[in-house]
Amino acid sequence: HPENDVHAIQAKWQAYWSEHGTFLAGEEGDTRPRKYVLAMFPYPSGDLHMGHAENYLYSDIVARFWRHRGYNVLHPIGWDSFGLPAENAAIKRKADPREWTYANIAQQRESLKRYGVSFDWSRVLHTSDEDYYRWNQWLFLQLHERGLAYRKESPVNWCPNDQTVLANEQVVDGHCERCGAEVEKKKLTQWYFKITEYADRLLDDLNQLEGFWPHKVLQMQRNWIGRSVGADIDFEIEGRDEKVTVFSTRPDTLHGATFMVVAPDSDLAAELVAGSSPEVRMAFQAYLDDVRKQTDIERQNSDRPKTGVFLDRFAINPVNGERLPIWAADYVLADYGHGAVMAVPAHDQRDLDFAIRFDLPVRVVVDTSAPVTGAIPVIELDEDGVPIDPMPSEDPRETGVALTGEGRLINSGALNGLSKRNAIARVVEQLAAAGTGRAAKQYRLRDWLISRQRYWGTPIPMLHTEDGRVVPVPEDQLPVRLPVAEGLDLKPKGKSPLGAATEWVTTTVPATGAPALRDPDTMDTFVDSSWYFLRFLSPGMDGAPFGSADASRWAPVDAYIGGVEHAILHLLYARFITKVLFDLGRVDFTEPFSSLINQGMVILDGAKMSKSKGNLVLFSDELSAHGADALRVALAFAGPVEDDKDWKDVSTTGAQKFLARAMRVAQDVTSSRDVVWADGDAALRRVTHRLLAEAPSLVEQTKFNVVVARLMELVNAIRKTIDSGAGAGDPAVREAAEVTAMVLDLFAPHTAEEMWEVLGYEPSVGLVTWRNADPTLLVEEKVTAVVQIDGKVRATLEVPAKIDGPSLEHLARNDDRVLRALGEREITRAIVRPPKVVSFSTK
Ligand code: ANZ
Repeated sequence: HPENDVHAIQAKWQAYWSEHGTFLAGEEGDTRPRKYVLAMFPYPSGDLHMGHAENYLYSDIVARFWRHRGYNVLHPIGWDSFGLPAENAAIKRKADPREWTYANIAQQRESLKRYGVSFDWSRVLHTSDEDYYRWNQWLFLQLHERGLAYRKESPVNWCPNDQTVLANEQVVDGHCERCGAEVEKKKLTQWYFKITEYADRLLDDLNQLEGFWPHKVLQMQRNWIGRSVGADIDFEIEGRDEKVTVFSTRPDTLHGATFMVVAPDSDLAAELVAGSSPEVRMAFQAYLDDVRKQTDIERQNSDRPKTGVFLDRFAINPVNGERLPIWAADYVLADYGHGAVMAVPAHDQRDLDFAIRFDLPVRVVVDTSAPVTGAIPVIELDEDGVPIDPMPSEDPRETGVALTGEGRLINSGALNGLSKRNAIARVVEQLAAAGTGRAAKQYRLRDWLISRQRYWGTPIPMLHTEDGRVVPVPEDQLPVRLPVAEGLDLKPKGKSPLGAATEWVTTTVPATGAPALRDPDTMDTFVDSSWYFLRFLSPGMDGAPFGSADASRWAPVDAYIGGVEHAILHLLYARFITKVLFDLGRVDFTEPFSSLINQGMVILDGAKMSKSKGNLVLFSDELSAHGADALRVALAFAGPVEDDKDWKDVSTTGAQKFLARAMRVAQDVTSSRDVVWADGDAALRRVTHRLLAEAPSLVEQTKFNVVVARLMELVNAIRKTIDSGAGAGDPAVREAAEVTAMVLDLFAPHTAEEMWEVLGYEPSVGLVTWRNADPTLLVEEKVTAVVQIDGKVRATLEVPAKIDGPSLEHLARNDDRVLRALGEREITRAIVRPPKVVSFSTK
């Protein structure tokens, strides 16, 4: 029987959908409201895995749901096909990254087709296609023109053995993760996108996503941007004309500053130490050599014992003229704030650890034992009218714990008695008036380093002339095509392999004919994925990356679905580029993804699956073994979307049985399409209509597993009715089977189509409009319960037929008649038999 061969059914319906363009998004004239549903596009490194199976299942459920709800749905797919894995695989196999990439795409595409995802296959894009990456180059030029793309020399982690740049994560204890060589810092000139200029907007606009994105993701974005509010304070330096500015979030503690610390690897430290004795310079140099081996992450680890050197220079505190010794220490970072801090050991733990280690003074200026709310405490004055400072209860030098809490200012002249907040405001006023400080903000966010010294990416469309100028390639000369890999050594060398493509690299400036070299670097692939959701809206468009009319018709994305591993960078970059495009007048919205759904991971025995661990479950294998529908139902049923799912608990066998049961009830229906549903069995109709009523909000809350459970219930109820007196001819059986097919389409579209056909309809069930629940069938069935006290009926209650024991008992105990009948008596025993009897015994 072909209906029982899942693979035959799959092939049949997939051919049908493809032939009829069932899931193509509606054209411009389509008047239905629109939904843009997008799953994060895959990276074509080998086979798809179970994480992908989950991702594209969820986006498909949402896409199919909105189609049933009458929407014109866009659900596209493409490939994020530039990047390192292709290049590394190519190096290993001595192959061309291009061949490897497109072979993998073909294979993944085949799997996704077999999975029955309702993609609009007419809009496929690959970021490594020329007609895609030329728009990355266009975007680069737009940013460059507005000063948002710039070059700067900056230190990178460098492995002298592997001759390559390493990411922070690849440096372990100062050594290369791969070969163990000591990692150096090397300065390279690279391209950056000025995302910091958008820091405030990127932060503030997160508020409008609250409730639509997982709160955790919003928090991660906020922390990544890391806005700190405080003040910049200028300190005079003895023997130096220029002042040193520090950023502090606690300018209120300025009177408690007892020394200053500068980042050893900052230009400032080098300048300061240049004015010191040879001994100091030597000690500093030795320390600096040590520090260069640490990563920023290690340097920020607060558990490490503090290290540092005294520079024999002094700063002057602008509020009280005190001389503060200047130290260099690695807990101060060169590229945050101004690379220098005023150290307030009484109120900052890092400063306190340092002060204890090097025996520097500690002065408490906030009494954290004093109340901050209520009346300002009376401050005692000495005979000269000067306030006597009360002694705080704890001494941080003794306890080793800095006083970071709220309190009242002490030892701080005119600030005494003020709360932290008021003191901050006051001191900023004072500093501003004196011209020695001002309110300031700092961000943890850094500009986006986009240059990669690798082959398989978008060439940066810039030219370097002989006289050292950097000139953009004119827009009408795009794309700058990536030359063929043949003949190039792709091994990482810290220099782009493209530099060796002599013919490609040597060119001229189009406007002047002057000789020039192409920029040999390629772009970070996060550039590719920062705007791909817009390219789907205007597939193949030639004169622009996307049409603004298309963008305002479809975007922003209504539901974006993908893994939480993209919670920071990808989403942040996409948000940034969207804002840039808004400023360019290309889009009319400022946030790209109106709602975000993060799925959990598919794990095995509690552990992450990975090729290296050899515990990988392959998507294509599972598809072949169980068929798409069983795999989809099993995954959807395995648990809440955001939870991790252990593959061991994903029951494809259970799913197969359920699908077979669903198919059988459709086959068993004996009534014709013109039955009157109202004549059907009321109990079964109630189950059907409850599902119709509740499934929409369940889907919108992404409680897909609950919808599957309800479907299972419905199929069981149908079977019960068929097997009971009413039989297979009952109109309610037909109605329920039809609804099953329609809702099952979200999860098992091939089986659903098959059922729909068996029930006598034309395809496709995927486009059937959601049926409205009949409200009269949603009223709960009621029964009468009796409440007895010591054997006498004292009350009757109208209760839902499905009430549980505790609820029934609660109702009975609180019923007025029961309370009156009980009087002073105490209940000693309750026998509850829902839904009809409650029997109390009393003393
Ligand atoms: C004095 C002070 C007193 C500070 C106090 C804190 C507490 P966030 O919140 O992370 O922005 N700081 C400034 N620049 C630094 C750098 N380049 N490297 C390391 N630390 C730096 O931190 C801001 C605080 O970190 C600043 O406020 C400064 O110390 C320190 F009771 O100034 B504070």
